[in-house]
Amino acid sequence: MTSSSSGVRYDGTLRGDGLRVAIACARFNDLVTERLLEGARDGLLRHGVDEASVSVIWVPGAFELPLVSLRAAQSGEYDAVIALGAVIRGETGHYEQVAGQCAAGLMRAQLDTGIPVVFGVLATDTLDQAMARAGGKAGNKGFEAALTGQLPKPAV
Ligand code: INI
Repeated sequence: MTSSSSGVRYDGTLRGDGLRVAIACARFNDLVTERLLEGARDGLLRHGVDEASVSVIWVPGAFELPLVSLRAAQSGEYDAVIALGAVIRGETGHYEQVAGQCAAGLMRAQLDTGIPVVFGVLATDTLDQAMARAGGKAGNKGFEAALTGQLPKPAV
């Protein structure tokens, strides 16, 4: 927190020292999600999170991410949860339901628990687009998810 003549500013930090993090990762499209996981680990360790403080929880697909993320957030064992998945339109007729329910469930998990649940789920039209965002030319969404950082806690 910093104070100035224009008021009080709350900001997050990218310091990961001492943080305990759960990563929930979907197996579906694991060619993509393994890379997201690699990126997320890299992002956490580069910002001071201890490797021993990172737990990885595998689930079948993106649809299962909310429940496991909620359980991890409720456990009291973690300061934050990162959910990683890849929903690819070309591979399913129920893309909207899987991607939409996943996003809604992850939001609910963080609002119900007060523990940040980071949305590291790709939703793309093609596998190529997903690969580009999983360490290819468009960066790595897993790394970005790890850099969401510690959210500010404004005084109430
Ligand atoms: N799960 C994904 O993570 N990505 C997808 O693209 C996908 N498609 O294409 O269907 C997908 N489906 C599985 C779903 O997440 C559940 O695991 C399954 O429906 C069982 O509940």
